Amino acid sequence: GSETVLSTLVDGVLKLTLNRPDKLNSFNEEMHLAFRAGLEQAGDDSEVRAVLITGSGRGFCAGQDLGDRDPRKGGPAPDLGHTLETFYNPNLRLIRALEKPVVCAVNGVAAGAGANIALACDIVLAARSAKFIQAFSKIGLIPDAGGSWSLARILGEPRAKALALTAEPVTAEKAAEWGMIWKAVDDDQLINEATALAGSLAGGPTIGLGLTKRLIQAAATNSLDMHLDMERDCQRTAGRTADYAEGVTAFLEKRKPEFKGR
Ligand code: T3D
Repeated sequence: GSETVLSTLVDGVLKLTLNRPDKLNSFNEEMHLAFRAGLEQAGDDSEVRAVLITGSGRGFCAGQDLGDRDPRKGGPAPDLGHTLETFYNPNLRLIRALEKPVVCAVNGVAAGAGANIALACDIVLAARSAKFIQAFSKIGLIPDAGGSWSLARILGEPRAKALALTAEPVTAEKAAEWGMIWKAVDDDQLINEATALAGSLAGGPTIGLGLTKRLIQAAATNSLDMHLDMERDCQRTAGRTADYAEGVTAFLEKRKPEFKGR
C-alpha cells in the first residue's frame, strides 16, 4: 500500500507528512507506527537537527480513524485505554522528550488527537483556513493525546473547558491570539514559512536548543529553586559545546556563526 507517513531529510530537517488524505490523515495503526518510526529516527539520527510535521491534502489530521472503531461491526467494545497506551502516548512522549525543535505546520483542520498532537509540538504555524477542534465530546470521549493537559496549561480552565465540552472550532487566528500556536500564516505561504523556520532551527546550536526545550517544559512543575539549579546545570552543558565557542567567536569576529550541532 501507499506510505501513511512520508519522510524526507533535507538540510537537517526531518519532514514527516501524515499521508492518508482521503481520511483527512486520521490515524490507523499503520500510520501510528510509521509516525513513531519517524520520531524515533529524529532522536537517533544525528543528521536530524529539527523536525517538521505536516499533513497531505486539505486536512492536517482528523484524529483517530473512526472507521476502525465501528460498533456496528460487532464484537466487544474496544479498550481505548490500551490503544492510547500502545499507539498515541508513545508518540506524544517522543515529541516532548526529543531534544531537538519540532515545528508543526497545520495545513488544514486538526481535530481530536490531531489537534492535540499539533499542540504538543514546539512551534506551531497554522494556515489561516485551518481549524482546531476538540471533537471528542461529540462522540462521548475525553480530550486525549495530552489535550486535557495541554489545553489546561495553555489556556487555563475557562477556555480549556469550553473548548473541550463544546467542541467549538477555533480558527488559526484565534488560536494564535490565545497562545495555542505561534502564528497563523496565509495558506499559500504556510509550507514555505514552516520549512524556512525548521531549516533555520536545524542550522542552530542543537544542544542548546534541546536544553532550552527541556527547561521550558520543566518550568511548570519545578519550584524556582529547583529550576535555577536546572538552569545552572544546563548552562554548564551548553557552555561546553563547540557551538557556544563558535557563537561567541562569530560574534566577536562580526560574522554569522556556523553551528554544527555539537
Ligand atoms: O480510538 C482510540 O484509540 C481513542 C483515541 C481517540 C483519539 C481521537 O482523535 S477521537 C476523535 C476522532 N475524530 C473525530 O471525531 C473527528 C471526525 N471528523 C470530523 O468531525 C470532520 O471530518 C472534520 C470536522 C475533521 C472535517 O470536516 P469536513 O466537513 O471538512 O470533512 P469531512 O467531509 O467530514 O471528511 C472528509 C472525509 O474524511 C470523509 O470521508 P468521505 O465521506 O469523503 O469518504 C470523512 O468520513 C473522512 N474522515 C474525516 N475524519 C475522519 C474520517 N474518516 C475516519 N475517521 C475520521 N476521524
